[in-house]
Amino acid sequence: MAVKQGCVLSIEGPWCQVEAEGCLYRCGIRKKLFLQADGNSGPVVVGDAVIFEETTPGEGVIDGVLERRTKLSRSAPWTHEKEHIVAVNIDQLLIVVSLKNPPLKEGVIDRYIIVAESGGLKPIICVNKIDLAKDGEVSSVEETYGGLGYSLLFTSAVHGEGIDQLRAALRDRKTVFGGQSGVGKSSLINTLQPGLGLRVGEVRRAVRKGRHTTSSVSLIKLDMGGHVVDTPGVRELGLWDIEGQDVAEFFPEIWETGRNCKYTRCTHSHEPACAVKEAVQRGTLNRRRHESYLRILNSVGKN
Ligand SMILES: Nc1nc2c(ncn2[C@@H]2O[C@H](COP(=O)(O)OP(=O)(O)OP(=O)(O)O)[C@@H](O)[C@H]2O)c(=O)[nH]1
Ligand SMILES: [Mg+2]
Ligand SMILES: [Zn+2]
Repeated sequence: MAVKQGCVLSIEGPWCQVEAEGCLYRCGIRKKLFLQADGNSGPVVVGDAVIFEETTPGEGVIDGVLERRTKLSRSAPWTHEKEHIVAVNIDQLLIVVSLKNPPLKEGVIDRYIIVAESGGLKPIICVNKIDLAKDGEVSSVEETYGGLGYSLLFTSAVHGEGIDQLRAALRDRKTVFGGQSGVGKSSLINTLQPGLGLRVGEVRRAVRKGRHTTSSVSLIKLDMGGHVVDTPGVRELGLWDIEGQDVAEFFPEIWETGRNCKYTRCTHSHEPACAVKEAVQRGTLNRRRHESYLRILNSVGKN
């Protein structure tokens, strides 16, 4: 029987949908892989590159999983004691925010940047609903995050602004859409590729209240080349496997300024002669970003 290599697009119960050479296969998973898997997630996750044997036309059995290039993880909802792998081998995380309805929470951007970079993904900040924004509001995000070197996009899923730039950023890459509920993730994907018919608006309220936390995700193939993953907004994004001492690495300006602190392992929170706190006081370092850093530091526990 033919042995093929493919990419897992979605998983439903015991079945994986695998794409190989432009065709789709329904595959089971060889039992030995379950025995080898660690307890946290199944042996196969969305985005995995797998070797499978085509047993009958269009169907097969996954026999092996190739090494994962990147990993998008967060702590499992509710318990926070386990790792929840959202997807693997993803190139970039599109951090979708809106300025209004819901209002902008910059701290969410800071958290998602950590989730992306710690897993090996490139973060891209997408400010959506610009049709609802006043000029000054857009430029504050641009100043903060553009100034730090992050990629930024400004879009309106309703009016179409920025959609060409978004397409260019996603073409031939695998991208996860992340961000709070209601910011327009599903709307943007529908605008990118009309006909997908992802649910927007009302439906997701149920998720927001936590009645059902859909954790299943799938890679959606774009006609122009590339794949996207829509995720439901989560109320709280728990960081996985991040220690207090690591947090500053994901705040480039704090990392840079922190080289001048008195203590080499300064946490930039309570220490005397802390160059970061001094810079905040002088107004050369963004106070909001430092507060966000401190909040995240506290939430992961200091080390
Ligand atoms: N004015 C305006 N409204 C938008 C825009 N994008 C989305 N919306 C509206 O915002 C609401 C929420 O959009 P969704 O696409 O469902 O948001 P989501 O991020 O997928 O939300 P969850 O699936 O709950 O995480 C819908 O009523 C959309 O019509 C935009 O660019 N401008
Ligand atoms: Mg949605
Ligand atoms: Zn310091």
